[in-house]
Amino acid sequence: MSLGTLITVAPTGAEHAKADVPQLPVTLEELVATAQSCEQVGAAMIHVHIRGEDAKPSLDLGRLKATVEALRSETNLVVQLSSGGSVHDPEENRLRVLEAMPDSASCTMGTVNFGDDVFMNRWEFIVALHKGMQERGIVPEYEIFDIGQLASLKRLLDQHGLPAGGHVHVDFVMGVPGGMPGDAATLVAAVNALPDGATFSATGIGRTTLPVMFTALGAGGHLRVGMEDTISYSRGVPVRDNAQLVARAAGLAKIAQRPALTPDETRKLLGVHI
Ligand code: KMH
Ligand code: ZN
Repeated sequence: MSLGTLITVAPTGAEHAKADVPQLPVTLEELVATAQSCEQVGAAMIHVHIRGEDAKPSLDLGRLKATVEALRSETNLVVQLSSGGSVHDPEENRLRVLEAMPDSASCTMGTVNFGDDVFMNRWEFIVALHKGMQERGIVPEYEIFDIGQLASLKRLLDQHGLPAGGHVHVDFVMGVPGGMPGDAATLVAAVNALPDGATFSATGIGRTTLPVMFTALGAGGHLRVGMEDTISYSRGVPVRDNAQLVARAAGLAKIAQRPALTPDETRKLLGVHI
């Protein structure tokens, strides 16, 4: 396990509306500026959901390609595109995300209730994503919303082999209504069920942000933060911007004597080609 801490920023997501959260980055200019400010304070990877002209979630391939290109030229961050999209996106559009050729893409390991919605991830679709990434040399991050999904990950690796880069990295997304709770006991149980040799990061939605962050640091894991997951800095206090969340995570990682990894150290950890 690496000594340093990989900090991923997930700045936008597909759930919050710009009208409700004006500081949410939704245009390419806002996203690039966010990425730069987050890199400056310790982020090494960015988990990207893009928006359309109307600020609504989009999986438009042209926009995705332009986003990957802009983030590559304006930052040194590892660029991860979401293949999860929004709960309303069809599988074919989610699979097409890989054609934008990011460094990394998310791959959610099972269907989960998602608030009042259902985040659908059929087995065949998961296999198609995993293979699509193997073929293109894109490094997956396996998103785990519930502990049983780790059994599916082991089945996937047994049946279809290691991912591009040869290393297995998991992100625990905790505290989604319908998924696993965001608390210390659940995170420790999930870590104990990881495939051998896998690394993990963790993020807690909303008020589970801090308990998950502290536990992940203590358990040797990495951190994901950002306005995709929380729009409150503390009770009743809105997040000012994504860099504020990254700076807090980097500060805690430093106190834990596991300072933030650079993007290049992260490429080495995850097996992303330089
Ligand atoms: N927006 C969620 C329905 C991912 O990015 O891969 C799915 C999600 C996971 O955010
Ligand atoms: Zn996401």
